[in-house]
Amino acid sequence: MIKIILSLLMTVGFCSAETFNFDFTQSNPWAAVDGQSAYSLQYSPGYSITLNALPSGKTLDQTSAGIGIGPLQPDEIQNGEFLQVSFTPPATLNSATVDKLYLTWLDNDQGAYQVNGKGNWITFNGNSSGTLTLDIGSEVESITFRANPVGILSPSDYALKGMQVSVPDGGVTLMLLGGALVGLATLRRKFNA
Ligand SMILES: [Ca+2]
Ligand SMILES: [Ca+2]
Repeated sequence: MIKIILSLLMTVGFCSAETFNFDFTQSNPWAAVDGQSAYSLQYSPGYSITLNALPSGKTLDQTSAGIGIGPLQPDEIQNGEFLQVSFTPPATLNSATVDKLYLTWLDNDQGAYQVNGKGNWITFNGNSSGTLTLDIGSEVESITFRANPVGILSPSDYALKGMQVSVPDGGVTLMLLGGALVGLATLRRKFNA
């Protein structure tokens, strides 16, 4: 019985997660990336996110649409520009949202992302609203965004609008472990009585 209670509590504890929504359209705190090649922010004790503009010589730029890569057309990511987002330690990336990724008579924007710096680039296509949420749903060390060289009248370009990540909730885990220990002590008292 005690084992069952404890294992149940442990499972709940280790499964619980804290979720963070990064809204790159907000100047606070993201305007601080402007003109930097890399920018790190601690979003929870022991957890940080780092934005990198690649290759060398490129810079980060924040606008009301999100984060793009400069110095050329800094509000968006174009072909030859890469925006890499890293998580230390790795975090569960639930989703990433892009903006200004259009499919119109003028635009045929196409982007792609690669997880953990290896494997296939996964492409995604524009739509009439320009906004698209990509479901990732895996633990990532890094995710890199690029714009594919398609679109004749207007080459692909877009901004990274936001991200949602989850990390294990240390506070809840500790609370539940504490609760389990109190429960064990209570049960032991009952059995010994
Ligand atoms: Ca650009
Ligand atoms: Ca675009």
